[in-house]
Amino acid sequence: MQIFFATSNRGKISEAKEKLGPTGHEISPLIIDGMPPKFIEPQSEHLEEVAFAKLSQARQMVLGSEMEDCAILVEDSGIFIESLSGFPGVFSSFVEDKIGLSGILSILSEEENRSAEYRATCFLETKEGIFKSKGICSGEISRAISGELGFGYDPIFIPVEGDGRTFGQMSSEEKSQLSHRGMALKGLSEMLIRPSK
Ligand code: ITT
Repeated sequence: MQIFFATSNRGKISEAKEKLGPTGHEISPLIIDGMPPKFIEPQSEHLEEVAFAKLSQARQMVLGSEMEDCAILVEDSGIFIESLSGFPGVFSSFVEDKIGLSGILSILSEEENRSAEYRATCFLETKEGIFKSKGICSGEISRAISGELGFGYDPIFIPVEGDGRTFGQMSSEEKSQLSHRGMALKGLSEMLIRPSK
């Protein structure tokens, strides 16, 4: 199936291509008038509400175009830091832009509790209906920025199920075996095989 991923984040697109490509689904970025979509995100602390708002907006954007009847994928994700009561969470993208990874490390410089988790919620709308899938990846925030791979918070996130390296030090194949997005996309691909479950 051809799936249009409505996102402005190239890192998400390459991870989705890698994860869903081998299952026979073709992922393409949703481009409208030469641009990726820019979403108006609702004031909500819940990834699911934000992701659903993205789906509604993406559907509006493709009305009247040749993509109108195509499958659309959206995703909302973020990093939730335990000692900051889950912040930045749904605001992860904004916080990354404003203070960067070094800003996060300085906020946590005296903090012993480094626990954090990445979470992702995906919605995929096809002719069969709307499929939802979630993924969580537990880990901790490193003491220093390490690695140049991945995107966003990857150079300061060490997954619990890894070998002590940050996601920024892992190939995208390695990351996708452990990551929140990998888990959510795997869930979607399984639902596509058995849509009634
Ligand atoms: P779209 O809304 O257009 O999809 P976005 O990057 O703004 O793109 P979100 O609103 O879902 O997406 O924000 C997700 C942010 O959370 C992302 O920009 C990173 O800062 C962080 N993040 C989520 N998943 C991540 C991952 O796998 N690796 C690193 N950072 C991640």
